[in-house]
Amino acid sequence: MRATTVLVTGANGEIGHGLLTRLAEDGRSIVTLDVAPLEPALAGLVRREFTGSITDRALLERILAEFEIDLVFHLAALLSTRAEFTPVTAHQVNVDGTLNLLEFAHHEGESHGRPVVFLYPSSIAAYGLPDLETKMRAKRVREEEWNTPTTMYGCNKLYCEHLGRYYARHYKQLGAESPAGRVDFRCVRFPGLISAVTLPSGGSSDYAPEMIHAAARGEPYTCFVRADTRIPFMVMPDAIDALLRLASAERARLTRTAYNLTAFSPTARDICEVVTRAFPDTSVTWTTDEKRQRIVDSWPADVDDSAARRDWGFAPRHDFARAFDEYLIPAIRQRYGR
Ligand code: AKB
Repeated sequence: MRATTVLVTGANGEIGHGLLTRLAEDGRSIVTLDVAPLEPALAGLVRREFTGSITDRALLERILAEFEIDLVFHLAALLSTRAEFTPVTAHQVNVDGTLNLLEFAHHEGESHGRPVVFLYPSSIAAYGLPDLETKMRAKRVREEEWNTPTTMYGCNKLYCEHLGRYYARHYKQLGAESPAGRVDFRCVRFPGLISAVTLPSGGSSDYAPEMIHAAARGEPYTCFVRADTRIPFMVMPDAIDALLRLASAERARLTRTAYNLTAFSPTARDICEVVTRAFPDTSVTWTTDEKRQRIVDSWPADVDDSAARRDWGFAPRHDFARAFDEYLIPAIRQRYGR
């Protein structure tokens, strides 16, 4: 019998970096798919690396034929700012690509006789609040509230949550097919993510990691949102923990397919202040990019993650103070030698 394998798409991205390391530490056999070749440090962790697109069905079929996949982390996506510039490409990658992967998981489950667990990172972009006043009044937004995204990326994420729910139920509803063909779809709505190791690209929450990394490198930074902008964030180690914890959660305990997650909700000014304390020569100027500001203003200031805490024990280790004191500042200092 072939050893079961984990498939990670978008493995070269920010979440992929941390996830591959953790999966390799756990001794998992890993296959990756990314449009770019894996960085050498990551390539050594995986059993096989495929370079190509999730929109390439022939490539997915090759993976299907060669490996017995029991777990998929589908991380590949075009983020919110980038997707606004190339909405049709974003739809192809974010939606058509996800549909291909769900079909892949369905066939894999059917051929091996048990459902594939499919982890999907959705986003706070799935929300769309109409104006700042509503955002401030909304407080901790629950999963089913304000599901009216304003961006292509947000529409893609919300729709793919529904596609996942469909694949999780469809074959059961038809009654005729084996339950193995159902996809065990599990999804988190990530807030903005901050890593000490990598920088994101093409997102609208990028101002937080960009500001921190620029300060650590001793470079000036022009922040593209107002200082009073507030959205939820968490640090990358907690995001990876959450994905792994949800992947191994007992199916019977899961009461929904999409779960909110958060750890802290600072303003951009709060981030600037804590960064300036750590790196006193920090220089931040504020020049609002109206398009990106509108996107971030449509996202909630805070979300209610009580379902994730209750159902599968989500418990981020880093609040705002610990995120900076125990993770970001020490790790970034080490990274840039300051
Ligand atoms: C983005 O800014 O597009 C992402 C996200 C919040 O999903 N970081």
